[in-house]
Amino acid sequence: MKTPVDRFRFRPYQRPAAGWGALRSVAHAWLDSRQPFKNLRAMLQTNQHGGFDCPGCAWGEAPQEGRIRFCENGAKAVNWEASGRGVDRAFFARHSVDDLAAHDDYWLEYQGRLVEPMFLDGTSDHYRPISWDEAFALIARHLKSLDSPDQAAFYTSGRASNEAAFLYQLFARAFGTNNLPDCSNMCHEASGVALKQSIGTGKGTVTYDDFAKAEAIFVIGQNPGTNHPRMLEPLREAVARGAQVVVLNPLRERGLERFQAPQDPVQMLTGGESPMNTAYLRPALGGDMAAIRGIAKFLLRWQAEAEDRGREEEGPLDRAFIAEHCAGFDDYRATVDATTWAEISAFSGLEKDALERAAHIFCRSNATIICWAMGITQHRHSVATIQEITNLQLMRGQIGRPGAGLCPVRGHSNVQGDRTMGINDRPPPQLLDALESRFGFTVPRKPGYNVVQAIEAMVAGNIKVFIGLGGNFAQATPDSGRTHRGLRNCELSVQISTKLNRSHLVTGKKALILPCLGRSDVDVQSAGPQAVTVEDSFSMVHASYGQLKPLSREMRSEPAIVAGIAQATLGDTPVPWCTLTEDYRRIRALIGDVIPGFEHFEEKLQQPGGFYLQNPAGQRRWHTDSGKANFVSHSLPAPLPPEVLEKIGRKGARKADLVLQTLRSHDQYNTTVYGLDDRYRGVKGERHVLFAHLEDIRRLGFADRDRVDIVSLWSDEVERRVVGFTLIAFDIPRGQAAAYYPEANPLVPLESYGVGSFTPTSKYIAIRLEPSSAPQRIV
Ligand SMILES: Nc1nc2c(c(=O)[nH]1)N[C@H]1C(S)=C(S)[C@@H](COP(=O)(O)OP(=O)(O)OC[C@H]3O[C@@H](n4cnc5c(=O)[nH]c(N)nc54)[C@H](O)[C@@H]3O)O[C@H]1N2
Ligand SMILES: Nc1nc2c(c(=O)[nH]1)N[C@H]1C(S)=C(S)[C@@H](COP(=O)(O)OP(=O)(O)OC[C@H]3O[C@@H](n4cnc5c(=O)[nH]c(N)nc54)[C@H](O)[C@@H]3O)O[C@H]1N2
Ligand SMILES: [Mo]
Repeated sequence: MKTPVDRFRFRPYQRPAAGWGALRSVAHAWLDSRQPFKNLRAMLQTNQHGGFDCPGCAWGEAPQEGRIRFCENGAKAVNWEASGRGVDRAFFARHSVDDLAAHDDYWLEYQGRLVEPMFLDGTSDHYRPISWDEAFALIARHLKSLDSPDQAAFYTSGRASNEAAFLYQLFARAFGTNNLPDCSNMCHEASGVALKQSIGTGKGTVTYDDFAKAEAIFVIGQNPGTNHPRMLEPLREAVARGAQVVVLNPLRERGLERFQAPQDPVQMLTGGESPMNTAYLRPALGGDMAAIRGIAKFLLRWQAEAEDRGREEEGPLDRAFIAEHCAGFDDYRATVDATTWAEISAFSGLEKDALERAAHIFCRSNATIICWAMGITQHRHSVATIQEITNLQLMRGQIGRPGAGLCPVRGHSNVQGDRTMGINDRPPPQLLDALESRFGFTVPRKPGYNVVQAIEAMVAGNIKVFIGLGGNFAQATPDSGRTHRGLRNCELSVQISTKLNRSHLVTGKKALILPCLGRSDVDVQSAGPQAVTVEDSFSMVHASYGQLKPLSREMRSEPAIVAGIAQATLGDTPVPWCTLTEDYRRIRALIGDVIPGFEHFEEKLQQPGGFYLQNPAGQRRWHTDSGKANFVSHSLPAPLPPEVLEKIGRKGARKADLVLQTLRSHDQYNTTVYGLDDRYRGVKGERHVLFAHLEDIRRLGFADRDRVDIVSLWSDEVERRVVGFTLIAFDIPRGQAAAYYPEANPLVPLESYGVGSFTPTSKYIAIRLEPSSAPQRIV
């Protein structure tokens, strides 16, 4: 038996990202799958034409073929899914729910694939087997006994295929509700909300090819070395051909500093490495909007100087583009003028000359891409920040031309496709109209619950049935204490899952586990092996064919499970559900009837690499209220709501010690924990760590490696606390701290969400530290 202190090691990692470290890690994941020979084939089929789409992230692939098109973390995702271990009835007979709940997330998923439907009947503490038909009938009974369809919530995680997602939303709406919360609510929701208002489409405007044409790429609030490793190659190429790569990130993320390409034998054998950026700015948490505002201020100043010289055309602004395509520029210019440098420095945490350098780079580039991810979206003012990014691009006409545009880098491999298919708690009227006219039923028009509202409704007892199409609702959501209470209030919770997780243990009074096929599994229906389709971050839609024989015959595909539930609940209305899933081409025909861009779906899928869903903004067509691309003006907002600032600022009140962001380690996929190491940050064997600056640690009366409890501050009286975290003195800006998600999720108050997006503010939590109350854990 070792104590955590024995397991835990911290030593800054000296090597470049990827390289041999990545190869070793792939080999470990592969051998640990218990079926290495089978999985080698699977790995080689990852992202290939005729193969399957990597179940990892939503980054796209170059159109041309390559032998190896997976990264270290894609290999982990595939091997984790394609595990030879199974969780069966004997396992559940051995372990009660309480017993399982005592294990950590790593252990739970490590037990292997769920292989048969299981039922927790509310009288026993053990799951027991149940037949598929009985499970479907039970769900139907519960759904039909509700007072209102709005007492059910249908959650989706972004791995679900287009086919599964389309059927699922059709079912929810035919049942009578828009309660379709999804993981996107916690992820890129703000990008969709902001971009829709600014440029009329909620998706990114660039394609994969644009990266090779860009003269500058800004990477803001994103850690691609871990979360989108296939992005490192285009970034490396960009730097190598003399383009600028500007990073905004408070942490020095190794993948954005140095990279050793595993597919470059010379670099691998000579220990070579490539630089990954040409400028690295380390802002305050939530400070990016002010940083962009600072860059915008330089642009306006240089433009004014050029105009004073009578040489308007030498200024950085694209006057013709603004005149022809944009609305709201004068207001925006006034807003920028009214923002002082003192405000910009205070909010951004950056020096004026660092912003001036970034502004110079921005102005010299005639083709600029701006990428962003969770460091931008998980803030209170994320919508405003993304609109500020858009404003900046509009000033130089950097949307709708080669090598330029906006690039929200999506998370889950099909999260973008799920939205396209109608997984949306606030569905656009066009979608509802199309469903209504195609299927001939009255669709619900009332907006549904998003994730935060669904939790509030559960806590209030207003949701009785919760169904999760994938994901881990109990663990991925904020304010775990309250969320868990909410889940327990439900009469029935149903999880359609590949692997055991916390959401199977924090349940409604009754609970079902419905084991499904994953992306790598062959999916055979009566018409033969089936393909499903997905959409990547660049709006490319392509087919995915599972490759591996499923571990058990009792698993069903996601479309088949959704159809089974729908058939039991609604019979053959409005569609013969179970007939549709005999051959997924039938589902795709319906998608083609309803969703714009999917006409002739089947034919278009035959193209290698799939087909591109047009992006109107990318072609300078603006589907906004004004018919133009809108400059949207916001004054710089405070990162916390006034009532919280007031409470923290009150006399005698304990002030915040630090501001916390929650992030991903290199060894996890969201709540799926592959291992306890975070290679690039130098952490081994422990996830309950808190990164902070040594001087902050000392200022607060602690020493490096002390164990602390973390308490978050909010305007209510709820105590939110996590215990037993080891402090690590780290290269992080003063005043900031970082801890891993989901361990830190109990600290995120449910009411702390983005204005207009409802996204929990997982990257900005005011905290204070206390000496640890936790006994030394024995592991
Ligand atoms: N291997 C792996 N791949 C994944 C995932 C995974 O868990 N594992 N998750 C998938 C999903 S669903 C998603 S959404 C994406 C997530 O991809 P990322 O957004 O890269 O994920 P995070 O770990 O949350 O990293 C956030 C980054 O933003 C920085 N940051 C935090 N706050 C701020 C801020 O205020 N300003 C700036 N400029 N930077 C900030 C952090 O230092 C960190 O580098 O990855 C997807 N891909
Ligand atoms: N504090 C904090 N909280 C966060 C975040 C953060 O940065 N900080 N990030 C947020 C983000 S960006 C996201 S996207 C959410 C993620 O939230 P979710 O998408 O709900 O969570 P995951 O951890 O991705 O879900 C993992 C589970 O999905 C199931 N699964 C895996 N593959 C499949 C499949 O193919 N089909 C089905 N049906 N099930 C499958 C497995 O059972 C696995 O246990 O979390 C959010 N929560
Ligand atoms: Mo995400």
